Amino acid sequence: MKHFLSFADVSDLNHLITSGIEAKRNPFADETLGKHKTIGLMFFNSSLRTRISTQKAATNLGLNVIVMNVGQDSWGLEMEEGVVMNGTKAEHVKEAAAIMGRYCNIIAIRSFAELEDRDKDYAEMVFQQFKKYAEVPIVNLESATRHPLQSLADCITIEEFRIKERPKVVLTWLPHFKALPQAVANSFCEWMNPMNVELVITHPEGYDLDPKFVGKGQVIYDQDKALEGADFVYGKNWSSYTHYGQVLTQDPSWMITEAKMALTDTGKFMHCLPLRRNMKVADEVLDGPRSLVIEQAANREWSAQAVLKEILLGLNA
Ligand code: AN0
Ligand code: CP
Repeated sequence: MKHFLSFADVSDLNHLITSGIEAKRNPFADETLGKHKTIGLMFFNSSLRTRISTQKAATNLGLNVIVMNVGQDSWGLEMEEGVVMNGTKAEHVKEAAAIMGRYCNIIAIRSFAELEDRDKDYAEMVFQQFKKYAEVPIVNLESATRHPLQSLADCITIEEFRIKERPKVVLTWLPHFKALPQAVANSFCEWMNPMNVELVITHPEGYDLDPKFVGKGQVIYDQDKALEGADFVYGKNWSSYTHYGQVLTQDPSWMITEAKMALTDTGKFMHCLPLRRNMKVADEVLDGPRSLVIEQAANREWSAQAVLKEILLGLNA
C-alpha cells in the first residue's frame, strides 16, 4: 500500500480486516517494522480517538511519532497556488509538505470539510497538495469526504459481532443542531458496499448522500421501516449534501431510543463518537447491552495498525 486516502487504496479488504484482528490478539508481533522511521500526525481539527489510537498503533509498530496541531503548534497553511499571501496563513503547503516529507516517512492528516463550497470540499485539496509535495505516503485521519480508518474499524467490529452470514446494516441519520460533514457516512457506505451485508440507509428528505458513496445501499426515508430486522444500527448526523452544509431539520423523532432499537432483530448500536447524549442517542441505548461504541472505538487502534503495517511493508520492500 502506498497511500491510504480512501477504499480505492485497499487491494484486499478481508486481508486488512484479518490483519487488524491479528494485531488486536498480538499487538507487538511487528514491533520492529517501523524502527528508525517516523510518522507525523497533522491535525487541522480536534480529535480524541484518532489522535490516540493512531499514535498507539504507530508505537506498537516501533515508529517514532510526531503530533502537530496545525495553526496552533505550527503556522497556518495556505493551500491555494499562486495567491498573494497577505491573509492569516503564514506558510505555503509547498514548503511545509516538502519539509514534513523530509522529516517523516509517513504523514497522516486530519482536515475536515468547511461545509461552505461543495466542489472545494469534495476536491480534497489539502490531501492532494500533501500527496503532491510531500513525496511520502499520506494517511487519511478524516478528510472532507471520508474517514477510512473509522470505516475499517467499523468493518472489524461488524466482523467480530456478526451472528448472521449476511447481516442487515442500517445507517441512520440522527438529529443535531450543528452542521457536521458527510465524511463518516460517505466512508461507511463506501466500505459496507464490498462487505457481505444488506446495506440500508435512512434519513429525512434532503439528506441524500452523494450517489457515488451510496452504491448499492437501499435508501428508505421512513426510519421505523428501515430499522425493521436490523442486526446493526449505525447512527451518524450529517448536514445536507444537496443543500450543501445546511441543517434542514433537527426532528427529535430521529433520535435512537430503546423503542427504536426494539424494531430491530436484537440489533447492536454503533457510532463513531463523539456524540451528544439524548440529542442523537438516548442514555438507555448507550448504557445498555446493545451498544458497541466502546468496542468500536477500541478497534480504531487495530485498524490504524493494519493500515500502517501495510504502508511500512511497502516502504521496506
Ligand atoms: C466529526 C464529524 O462528524 O465528521 C468527527 C467524527 C469522527 N464530528 C464532530 O465534529 C462532532
Ligand atoms: N471517531 C473519531 O474519529 O473520533 P475523534 O474525532 O475523537 O478522533
